[in-house]
Amino acid sequence: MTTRITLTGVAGLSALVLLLSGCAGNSSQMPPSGGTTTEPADPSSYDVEAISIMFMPETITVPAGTTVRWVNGEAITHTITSGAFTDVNPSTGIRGSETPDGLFDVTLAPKGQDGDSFEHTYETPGTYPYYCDIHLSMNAVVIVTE
Ligand SMILES: [Cu+2]
Repeated sequence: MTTRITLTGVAGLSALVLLLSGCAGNSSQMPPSGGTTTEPADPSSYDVEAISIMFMPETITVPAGTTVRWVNGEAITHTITSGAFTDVNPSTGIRGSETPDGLFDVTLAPKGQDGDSFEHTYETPGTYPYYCDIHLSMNAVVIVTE
C-alpha cells in the first residue's frame, strides 16, 4: 500500500512537471523557426546562423543527405558563397583570398525580411568550405560524412 501511494505521488508530480513545462513553452515567445538552442526537430537538417559577422557554428559535420539551412540572425546583408578560402589570419579571422566554386552563391536578406534564409542539401561526402563574400571574417566549412 505504501509503495502504491508513493508511485502515484511520483506519477502525479511528473505529470505536473510536464504540464508546467508545456505551459512555459507555449507562453514564451519562441519564433516559429530557429530558436537559440538546439531543437531535436529534424535530424536530416541543420541550421547555421549568420550572426556577429560570423557563421555559427563555423564548422559542422553532417551525414550525406543533410539539408543545411542558413539563417540571417542580424539586420545586415550576408552572402552564402560556396568556395575555398585561404590564409585566414589566426588572430583576426580575416581570410587572404577566396575562390567561388559555383555550387551556390546567394545573398541573405537582413533578418526578418524575405530571403533571410537559404537551404542546400549535401548529397556527397566531402569537405565544403563557404564564406560571406561581403565580410572577410565569415569563413566556414561543412564536412559531409557517409
Ligand atoms: Cu557577411
